[in-house]
Amino acid sequence: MEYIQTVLVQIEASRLERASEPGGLLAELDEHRNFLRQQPGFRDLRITRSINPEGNVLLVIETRWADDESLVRYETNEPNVATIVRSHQDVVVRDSLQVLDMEALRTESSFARQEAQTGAYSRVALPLLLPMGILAFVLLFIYGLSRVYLEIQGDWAVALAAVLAIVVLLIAAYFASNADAAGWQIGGVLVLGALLLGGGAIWAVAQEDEGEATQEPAAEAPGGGEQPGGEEPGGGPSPGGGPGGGANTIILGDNFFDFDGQQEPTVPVPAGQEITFELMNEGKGIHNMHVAITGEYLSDFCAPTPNDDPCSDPNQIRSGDSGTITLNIPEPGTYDFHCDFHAEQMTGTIEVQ
Ligand SMILES: [Cu+2]
Repeated sequence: MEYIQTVLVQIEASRLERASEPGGLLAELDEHRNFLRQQPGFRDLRITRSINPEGNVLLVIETRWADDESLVRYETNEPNVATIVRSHQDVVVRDSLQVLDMEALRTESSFARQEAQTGAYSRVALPLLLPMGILAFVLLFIYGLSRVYLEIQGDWAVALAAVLAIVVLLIAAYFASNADAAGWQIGGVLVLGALLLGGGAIWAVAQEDEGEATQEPAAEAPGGGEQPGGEEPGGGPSPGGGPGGGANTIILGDNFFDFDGQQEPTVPVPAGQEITFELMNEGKGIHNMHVAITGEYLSDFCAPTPNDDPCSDPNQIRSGDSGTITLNIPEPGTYDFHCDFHAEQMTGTIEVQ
């Protein structure tokens, strides 16, 4: 049970100013708080005054105590509120002092329990939860937005970034100019933002999975060689299929020749007939094709002018480009060819029949 001493006293309106001065009654009562804090069983001090504009001012001073023993010990010793008031007789209305000892109806234990709960919440939970919540939101913002951006292409990403920037600025401007914005408004914006980001991230991840699922079979499909230069280095052979992928096509990869699905190929050619091969550079590097008709290469690099060594036209085929090579070899036999840029790795044989 809580015990309360209530001291009622009236102050003459004309003396109120004096009571409020440093060293006056009100100042001394306020200082008395420090003394009270050291008393066993002390709980609280409350000083209130009436607010009627005319006449005497009623002053109410309440001290709260954990038990009646503490209250009695306080009352029977000096200083206490009553003795302080009595020492300021000059501002107090004569005979207006009343001292009441009272008992709180609310039980002490329920008061203590409630205070312990709200106290623990405001002391521990709030300072801990608030930064953690902000951190979680920032992480979600970074993760969600990055997932979304990875799925969005070019112009749309620019448009989204512009819209997002404007929205963030408008929200910030609103809260900056409305300092007393209600908590539910801030909370609502945060919850809405979290939902949009979370939803966006889930959408992006779903898109990504879908993309992977449709991409894999496409890469395995025959005729994948038709993508100009899009093949990864060392990408799989494309057996004859696709536009331009006919019997007379030689593919230049990094770093190999690919003829009819065969690397380091043997290319059959009829003797004494002119035959033209299409050369497609599907690699990332620059390549060409250079045939050693005389058994050895007449020059280190494809000659810019015609000579006996057939060379691709052009003699430098860039990634994604294509060229041709025309052969007309009268003598049956085998003839080496290579790429001048990768002479050791990119090799093959012409078999004239
Ligand atoms: Cu090469």
